[in-house]
Amino acid sequence: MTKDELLRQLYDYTLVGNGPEVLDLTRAGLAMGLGPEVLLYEALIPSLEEVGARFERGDFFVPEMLIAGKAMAGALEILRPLLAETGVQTIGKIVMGTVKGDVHDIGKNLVNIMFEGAGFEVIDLGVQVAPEKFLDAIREHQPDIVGFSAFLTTTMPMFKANINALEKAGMRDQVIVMVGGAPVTQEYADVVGADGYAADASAAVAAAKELLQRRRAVAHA
Ligand code: B1M
Repeated sequence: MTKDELLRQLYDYTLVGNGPEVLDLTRAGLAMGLGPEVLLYEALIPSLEEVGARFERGDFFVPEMLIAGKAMAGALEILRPLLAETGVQTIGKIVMGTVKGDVHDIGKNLVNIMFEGAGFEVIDLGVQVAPEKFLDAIREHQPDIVGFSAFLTTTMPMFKANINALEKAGMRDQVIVMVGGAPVTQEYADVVGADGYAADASAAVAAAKELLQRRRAVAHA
């Protein structure tokens, strides 16, 4: 099988949610010398985008979306140690979670992996995280950054609710607030008063590093 054929098959099997084949092809791709990023960005992520497009058209329903998501999550577990391979020292701490009302976590988990790979300590609160839980975690772990993920237009308003809760608790200035997720835009992030936004996992790491550097420079001025 050529590399292109493998990527095509990985895309196709993810689309139909064939978990065992996706695991085999992910392992085979790595053995063939394909990098984890290639498998992710040239097969797995485009496939889930197509799942979403089919769902919107009414060709796929929730069960199809669920099995495709599970197949992708299995592949991500194989890729995780490779993506997070790092020898660097801890450069910052981030508390991450998907907001209340939202169960999507594949994108958040990918962001976490990239953060770990860049040397961040990640405290993952999981999905459906209520504002109080974010506050408790910030009190306990004293992170540099708190990251909110939302994947539905109906759960994006939780960003504002979380930021309001931080303000009410007198903790807004303690942490850098980053937001992201499929429907989120820079404009939306600005409107809710977040400090940073990124469209994907790599951009999230770059934005976090920059925000952290700026904050530390101000603190030492
Ligand atoms: Co859902 N779903 N889903 N779903 N699902 C979407 C998000 C949708 C866009 C599909 C569509 O219609 N095209 C749509 C939302 C529409 C909208 O609101 N605009 C949708 C819907 C409607 C729903 C339900 C309401 C369906 C229903 O029940 N009728 C329901 C909601 C349940 C709930 O949360 N309350 C639902 C359920 C599900 C499943 C459970 C079946 C499953 C989730 C499985 C899981 O996550 N464990 C699922 C899936 C798989 C999807 C799609 C197909 C794929 C999502 C995904 O994993 N993408 C999705 C379609 C799509 O996104 N095109 C869809 C791959 C992932 C790597 O990308 O998530 O964008 P993404 O993450 C990126 C960036 O967003 C960014 O970096 C990540 C990595 O590069 N990022 C950050 C994420 N967090 C960040 C944080 C940051 C910075 C960047 O800083 C802190």
